[in-house]
Amino acid sequence: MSYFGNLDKVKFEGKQSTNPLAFKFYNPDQVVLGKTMREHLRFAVAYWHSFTANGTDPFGAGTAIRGWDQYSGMDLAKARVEACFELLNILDVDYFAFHDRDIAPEGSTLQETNQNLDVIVSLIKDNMKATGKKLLWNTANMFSNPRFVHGAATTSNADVFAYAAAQVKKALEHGKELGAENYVFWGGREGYETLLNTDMGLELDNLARFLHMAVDYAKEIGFDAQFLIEPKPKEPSKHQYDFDVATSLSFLQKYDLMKHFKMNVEANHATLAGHTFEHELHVARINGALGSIDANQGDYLLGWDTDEFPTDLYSTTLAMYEILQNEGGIGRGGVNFDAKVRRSSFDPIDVVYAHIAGMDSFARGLQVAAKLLEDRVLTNVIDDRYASFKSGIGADIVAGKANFHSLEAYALQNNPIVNKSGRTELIKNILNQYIINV
Ligand code: XLS
Ligand code: NI
Ligand code: NI
Repeated sequence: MSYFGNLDKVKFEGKQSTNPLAFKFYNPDQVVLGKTMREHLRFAVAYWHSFTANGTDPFGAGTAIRGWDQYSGMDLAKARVEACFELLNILDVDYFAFHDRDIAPEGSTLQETNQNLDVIVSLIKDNMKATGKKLLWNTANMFSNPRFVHGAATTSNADVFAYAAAQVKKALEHGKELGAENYVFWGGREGYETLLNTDMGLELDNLARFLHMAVDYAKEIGFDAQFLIEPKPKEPSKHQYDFDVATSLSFLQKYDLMKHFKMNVEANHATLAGHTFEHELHVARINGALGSIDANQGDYLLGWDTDEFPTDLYSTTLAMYEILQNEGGIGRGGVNFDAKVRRSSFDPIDVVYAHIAGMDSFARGLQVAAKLLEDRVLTNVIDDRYASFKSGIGADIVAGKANFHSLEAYALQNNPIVNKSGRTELIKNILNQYIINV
């Protein structure tokens, strides 16, 4: 059974190609700065958007036409696994990612739910063995079921905290079973609605307790995935505790968790927090915490997580510029398309076109970012801009040799102060030239 119309594997044809089912920029074997594109980008398909969701929005039912719609229950879950591996093969994508509840239906008890999961995990494992595809990360969905109405690790109900722990315990076991390279914690409902009924101090302490228990359990079972926090400022909670990268880092530092976690930075979450994607990647990178990315984009006219496939070359270029400067690049992480086709793109082939668009956009971003680095375009700008810290009083400041006495003495005789232009518009025009010409 084919869910995507027996398509051939999508191949690289180059930027002149008019074949909608070919890559224009993504050439998996092309070497850029010493690594192939495949190694740099480590693309992943997000199970929930491409196989579980159906185009439902708050105003209407699903629109997606999918070959697996004819099934229900465990048959549906099995059909989705088949569809997933078919798409990975068509796109020549090596990785996928899922929430526990994406892959198998909940039963009426936790035992039954876990049994359903075990069956599907073993089916996934067989498919991974047969195809060589890999799990970038898994995670636990602790936001859809009504039991999480007050949160999971930050709930006001200790029984729910225990349930969430049991759920993550199982997810860690499945991660190990499938050789997941990362494990993600996105705080779905880990936030609050109103301070009038919230003990924020207790909720944050409990979240830290929960994460420490997860670290301990992973160690106990020998699951050595990189743990990732995925910040998001709001939605579904009005205020989410992992607001942005900086907030999440200070939380990890306060609770002595820094050494166990990195960040999974999502583009649309960055913009919801009032930051650019590259800002969030940069903050993670300079703190040694850039782990992986959820590749998508928001809509500047809308205030929610629209999870569009990434096609904005400025954003993909500047994102890849950060990733290339990260030690080891994306490392064990990857470029996970946490993105969905628009509700009006309801055909199965739209899912293929969407991934091709996202992969080409990141491949192009990689090429441009590599050239910017090679030519030291922004590196030179920044070196020059901060040159005053390389010698004289600036070098003393950086070396820790200055104090308020020496600085006052310097300032009293240094008249007038001369500033240099930041040249923002000139730099942006050079960036445009690179995006167009590389
Ligand atoms: C939701 C998040 C979610 C995480 C995984 O906005 O992006 O999909 O990536 O739980
Ligand atoms: Ni995400
Ligand atoms: Ni998101």
